[in-house]
Amino acid sequence: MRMARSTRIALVAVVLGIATGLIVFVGMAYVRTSPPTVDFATGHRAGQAVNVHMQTVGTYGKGTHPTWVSYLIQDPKTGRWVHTTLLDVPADTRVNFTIYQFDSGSPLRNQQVGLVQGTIGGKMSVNGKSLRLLNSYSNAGVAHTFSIPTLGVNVPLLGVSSPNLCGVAPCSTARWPHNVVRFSFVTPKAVGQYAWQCFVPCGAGWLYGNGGPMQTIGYMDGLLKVVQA
Ligand SMILES: [Cu+2]
Repeated sequence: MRMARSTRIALVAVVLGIATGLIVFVGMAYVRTSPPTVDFATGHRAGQAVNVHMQTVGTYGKGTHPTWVSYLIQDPKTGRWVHTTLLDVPADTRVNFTIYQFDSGSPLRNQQVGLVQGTIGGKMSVNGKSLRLLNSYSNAGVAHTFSIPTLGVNVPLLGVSSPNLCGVAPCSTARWPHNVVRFSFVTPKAVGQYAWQCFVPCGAGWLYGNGGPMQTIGYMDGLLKVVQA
């Protein structure tokens, strides 16, 4: 039996349509692969400070890149640690950061990032002690930085000296040696996405330590998404 010409054309059109749809779907799924955003903005009341808790780990310990260094952010509603570096914060609001730093450190190549900048009072607190800079040649060096170049924010994170380091995130403060780093700044009035990153070349095994996790959102690069709450 021969199909009518119009039936054949319709059939080919349907098959082509399905194929195109599949290609677009797979392509979009690939492009869309992005870590989740932790929300610190919804329900925010004007004038109220926001508290953000993060941790830095020497190896994430699982998933696609178990050996990579990483940041994590704690969801303020569930208390769960989320593997991401994306966060929504309200505009023109004081944000109090607490970073639990679980990784080892080393002397800095660029001493400039040992200086605390752009925080309230130009200070940070490290295990309760107020500091304006870290001399990375003393103590355990600097493990990572939390830096937002467009806002002039830079905070060096003191390394852990113990050889017994947490290797699988999220790391428990009750179980593993760490340093507690606290600092605050006021988010800009202008809503938008402010890129932040670590400036210690901590991508071990990559050219000059600047590849891999150093170039990947969800590990050592992130976006501070300032929104109108
Ligand atoms: Cu780093």
